[in-house]
This record gives sequence, structure tokens and C-alpha cells, in this order.
Amino acid sequence: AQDCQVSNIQVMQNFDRSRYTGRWYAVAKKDPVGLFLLDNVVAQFSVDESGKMTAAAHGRVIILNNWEMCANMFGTFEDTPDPAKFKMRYWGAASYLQTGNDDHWVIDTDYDNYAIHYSCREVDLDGTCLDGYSFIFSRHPTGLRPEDQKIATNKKKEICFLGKYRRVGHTGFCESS
Ligand code: FEN
Repeated sequence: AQDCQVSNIQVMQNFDRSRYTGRWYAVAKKDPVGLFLLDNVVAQFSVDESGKMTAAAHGRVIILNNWEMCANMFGTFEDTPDPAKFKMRYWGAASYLQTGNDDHWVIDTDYDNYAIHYSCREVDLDGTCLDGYSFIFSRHPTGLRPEDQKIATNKKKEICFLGKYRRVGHTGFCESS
């Protein structure tokens, strides 16, 4: 399962969106090409009365003239035949923030400690991912437990992003807004 074909990437079996709800701290991320969130990334997933998944996230960005801002982002998720694969429409609270429509795949989670997210924006002619991003989420702002770090490393390999992640710092920058 490591031929790096996007179509062969294994996702979470029997994904349970209700157990996925609540607050997740990004502890590491692999960036896409272009504008993104720098650090202090926290996501909050919800499931509404009709069963649809939605999310809010924030993160630090630096806009023109080196202004530090907290980007407040929102996402709605469209279901697909695979319960762990979604299409996410996202937008920002501020008009200067980019909007988009990305894949949102849950690669693995134990719901209580860690979650591995994957999104490929552009598949190359050879079937590998040319432009994508990924978050390693933790329920704990302090990071992953050692036993979960092992799992995360294995999953990074499986999605062919090993070595492409950066740690996501949490300084409290976005906690006031
Ligand atoms: C995710 C899960 C929870 C919901 C959402 C998520 C994805 C968020 C994304 C954010 C993109 C941010 C951008 C910022 C930007 C997966 C955490 C929604 C995909 C694109 C700038 C920076 C500088 C500037 C203008 C804009 O637009 N940043 O001058």
C-alpha cells in the first residue's frame, strides 16, 4: 500500500463522524502550494441535526505588510460513498481569505487522541499527489502520545508525505479571538 497512488491510499475503516466531533489541535502539518495557515491551528468538528458534518478552524496568517492575523475558517462537508472521504467547501470570515473546495480524507483516528488527515489537491499524471496538504491532529495541545507518534509516522509513510511535515506551534495567539 505504498505505491503512492492517491487512488490506493487507505482511509479509516467504519469512520464514525460523531466520535470525530469536538476540538482537535494540529500538531504537525504538510503544507500545500500557496496560501495556508501558519501555526496555532485548531479545528472544531460538528455534526448537525441532519447528520451533516461541519467544521470551524482558526490559525495564524501573515497578510500584506506583515500583519499577523487569526484566520477564522469554516467548512462544510459533502459525503461520498466512502464514509471517511469528504469534499470540503471552505471559506474565511474575512474577505481576503481564500475559499476553496478540497478533498478531506480521514486516514486514521482513535477519536480520543489522534487523527491523521489528508487532502490531495492535484493528482499528477502518474497518479501520485502533486499538490496536497495534511494535518496530524491531537486532542491534546501538548502533542501526540509516544504510542500515537509511532502510528503517525507509519501513516505519513503510507500517504507518501513522510519528511514533509512541520511542527505546528501553539502560542495562544488565536485563543483570544
Ligand atoms: C481544516 C479542517 C477544519 C475546517 C477547515 C480546514 C481547512 C482550512 C484551510 C485553510 C486555508 C487557509 C487559507 C488562508 C489564507 C482542514 C483545518 C476549514 C484549507 C487559504 C492568507 C495569507 C495571506 C494573505 C491572504 C490570505 O488565505 N491566507 O495576504
